[in-house]
Amino acid sequence: MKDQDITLVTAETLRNEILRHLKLSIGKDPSHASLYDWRMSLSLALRDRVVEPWFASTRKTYEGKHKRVYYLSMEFLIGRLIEDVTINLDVEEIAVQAMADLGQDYYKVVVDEPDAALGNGGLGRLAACFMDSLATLAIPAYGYGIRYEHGLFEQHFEGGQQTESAEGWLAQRHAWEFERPEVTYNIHFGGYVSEENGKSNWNPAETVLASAYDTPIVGWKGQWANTLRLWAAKPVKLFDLESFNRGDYIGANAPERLARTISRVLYPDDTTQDGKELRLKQEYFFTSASIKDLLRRFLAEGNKIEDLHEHVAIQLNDTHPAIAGPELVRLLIDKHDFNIDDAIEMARKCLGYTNHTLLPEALERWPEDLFARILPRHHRIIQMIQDRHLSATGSDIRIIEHGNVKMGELAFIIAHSVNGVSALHSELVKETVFADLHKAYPSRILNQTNGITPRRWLYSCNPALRNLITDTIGSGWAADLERLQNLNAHLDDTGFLQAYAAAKTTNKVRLAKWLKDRNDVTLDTSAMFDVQIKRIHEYKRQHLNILETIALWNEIRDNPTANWTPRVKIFGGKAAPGYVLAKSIIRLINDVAATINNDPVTKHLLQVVYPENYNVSMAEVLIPASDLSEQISTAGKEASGTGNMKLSLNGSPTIGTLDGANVEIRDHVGHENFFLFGLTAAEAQEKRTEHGYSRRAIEASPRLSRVLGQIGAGVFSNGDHHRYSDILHNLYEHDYFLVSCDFDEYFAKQREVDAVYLDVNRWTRMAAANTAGMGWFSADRTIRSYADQIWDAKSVT
Ligand code: Z57
Repeated sequence: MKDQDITLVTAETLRNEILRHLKLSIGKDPSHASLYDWRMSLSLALRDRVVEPWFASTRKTYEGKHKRVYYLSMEFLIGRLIEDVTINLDVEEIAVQAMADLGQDYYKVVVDEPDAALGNGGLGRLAACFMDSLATLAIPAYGYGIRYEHGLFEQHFEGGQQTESAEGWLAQRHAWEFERPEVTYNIHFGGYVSEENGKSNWNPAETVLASAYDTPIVGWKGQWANTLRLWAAKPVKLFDLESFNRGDYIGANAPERLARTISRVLYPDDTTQDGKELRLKQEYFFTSASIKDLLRRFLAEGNKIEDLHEHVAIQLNDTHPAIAGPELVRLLIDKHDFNIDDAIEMARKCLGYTNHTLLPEALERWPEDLFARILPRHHRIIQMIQDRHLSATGSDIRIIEHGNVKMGELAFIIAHSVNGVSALHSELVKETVFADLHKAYPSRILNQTNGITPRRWLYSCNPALRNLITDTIGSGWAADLERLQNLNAHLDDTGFLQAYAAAKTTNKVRLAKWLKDRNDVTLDTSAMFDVQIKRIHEYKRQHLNILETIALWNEIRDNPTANWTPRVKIFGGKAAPGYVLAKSIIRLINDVAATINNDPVTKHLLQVVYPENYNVSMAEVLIPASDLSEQISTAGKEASGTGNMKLSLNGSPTIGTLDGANVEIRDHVGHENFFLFGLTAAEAQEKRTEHGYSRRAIEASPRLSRVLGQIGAGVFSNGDHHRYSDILHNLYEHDYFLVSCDFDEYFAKQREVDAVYLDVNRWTRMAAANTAGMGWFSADRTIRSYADQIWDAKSVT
C-alpha cells in the first residue's frame, strides 16, 4: 500500500480547519468557546480528514466488485474516538500543536469526550477491535448495530454498594456520525400470516422505522475506511394528529414513544439472557434493517441474486442477530421467488456464527408463544429449517424444543461455519453445547482465537512503551505485531531492561496521579500493581482474589517485619444490576478496602483500590500501569478473555488458570513467564462430581477457614454477621466455581509472584518477555484468519 496525500496536514492547516468549524459548524467565536466547543471543532476537523479515504474505499470496493463483510453485533464498545482517529491518521503531534496554537490543551480536550459505551464487555469490545483491524487490512466491511440512546449504565458506589444511573452520551452531539435520513426501512412486528395461492403473507400489527447513522472507521495510516452503521428506531408516523385534534395530547405522542423505546437503552446483562419482549424486538429490529440494507446495496450494483454469496459474508456476533438466517430466507422467498430449499442453501453460504460462551444462562432461548406472537412468519420458517435439518442429517437435535426457540441451535444449523473464540473454548464447544450438532456437521466448527487492536491497546494508550519499542526495533510494528519478537534479542540487555522498567514507572505515576485527582487516594508507585479488571461474575472469581487479599493481610499482621512485597490490589468492573451475588462481591471488596487501607500495621504493604465506573477509557489508564494481570476464572468458563491479552501485551505477566486464551498466551510468552495455578477444565468437571467437595476443601485449609470466619464474624461489616451470608453460604454449600478448591494453590502462587517481584531484573525481563511474545494476539491476525477461513474476503490493495 502506498501512503496517500490525504493525511498530509500541517499544524497550521489543521488549526485553520478547527477555527472554521468553530465558527461555521458550532457558531462560536474563539473568545467564547467552551471546552465542548473546542472538542466538537477538533473532532469535525479530524472527521473531514477521514472522509476522503472513506469515499476512496467505497469507490474501490464498488469498482473492483469486491466481497463485503457484514459484522452484525448487538454491541460495539468503541470508547473515545479523537485519539483513535488522530493516531490512525498519524497526526497526533500536529493536533497537539494546532490546539496549543489556539491556546488549548489537546489532552484536556481528548478526555472531555464521553465514551461510546454501546456494549457491556468483551463481546462488544471485540466487535470494536475487529472494526479497527478490518479497516487496517483494507477489507471492505460494514459493522451493523443499534444506536442506543443510553449506553452501558454508570456505576456509583454508595456505602460500598453499586448503584446505577443512566448513561447519556447522546445528550451532547456525537461529532463522528453522519445521519442518513434517506436510508430507512420499515421493520414489522406481530400480526398474523395468511396463505394465498401457496404464498405466505405476513400481515404485521406494528411497524417502526429503522434510520441509519454512519460513523467512518479509519484504519492505520488512513489507507482505508469502513462504515459502522447504527440503526435508530423512529415512528413511521411522527405524530398522531387525529388524537391531537380530539384533544388527546398524550395519545398523540404514542407512536413516537413506542418506536423510540426500541433503540432507547442497551441491556446491561453480560452473559445472561433476559427473555424480555423488548430485547427480542431490538434483535429483530437491527438485524432486519441490516439484511434489507445489504440486499439493497447488492442489487443496486446490478448483481444477480443467485450470486449473493460471492459478494456478501455475514458474521453473527453471538446469537443476538441469529434471526438474520430466517429473515434472509424470508426475503429470498417473498421478494426474490426462491423456493425454501434454495433460500436456506443461499442463506447458509452467506452466514457465519461466532459462539462466545458455554454458560447455560447466556444461551438464548425464547418462549415459543412469545416468539410466534412477535415474529409469526419467522416462526414458521424456523420450523421449515428444522424439518430440513432433521431429514437431511438424521440428527434428533431440534431448534424448537419444550416450548422454546433455541437460538444457538438455529445459528448453528443456518450457518456454514461456527467458531469458538479460543482453542480450548472451541474444543469445549465440540464436546459440550454442540456435541450432537458437531456429529451431524463434523467440519462446521472452527476456532478463531480472539485478538485485540495494538493501535488502541499499546500504541495509543502506552506512549512510554511505544517509544521504547520503536527505539529498540524500529517502527512498523503496530501493523505487524509479530515483529515484537525482535525484542527477545534485548531481554538480557541491562540498558533495555532499565528503560522498560522506567516506562512502566511512568505509567504507574500517571495512574497514581489520575487516582489522586479522581478519588484522592495516594498510591505507592514502587508497590506491585495487581490488577483485575472485567465484569463482575462468579465465574471470573473476583471473590477468590479478595479472599486471598484478606489472607495476605492476616499474614502480614501476624508477622509485620517479614520481607513482604508491597502490593496495591486494583479492581475495576460493573455487575449486572440484577445480579445480586455479584453486587455482594463488590460490596465485600469495598468493605475489605475500607478496613485494610486504614490498618496502620499493614497500610504501607497492602492497599485495595476500586475506582467506580470502569470503562474503556479507564482501561486505557490502568492497563499500561499494571504489573500483574489477574486471569483467575474457573477453568472451562471464560471463553477467551481479551483483557488478558491487553495486560500481557503491556508488560503485565499473568497469574492465571488454564482457561480461555490464557492457555495460548502462556504458550506464546513462555511457560516460565506465566504464573499458573488451579484445576484444569477436566479436573474441575471431575471435582464437581465429588460430593461435599467445597466444605472439605475449606476444612482442609486453615488459611481459608480463618478468612471465611472473619467475614462471618463481621470483621469487614461493622460486626454485622449476616451481610455476606449469601457469599459464605454459596462457598460452603455449592461453590460451583470451585473457589475453595483453588484457594490454597492460588495463595501459594501469589507468594511466588512476591518473590520474583523483589528481583527487579528478573521481573522486568519477565514483563518484557510478555510484550515480546504477544504479537500473535493482534486482531489483525484474527481478522486475516476469519477472512481466509470463513468469509473468503480479500484485502483491497
Ligand atoms: C460477552 O462479553 C462474552 C460472551 C458472551 O456470551 C456475552 Br453475551 C458477552 C465474552 C466472553 O465472556 C469472553 O470470554 C470473550 O473474550 C468475549 O466475549 C469475546 O469473545
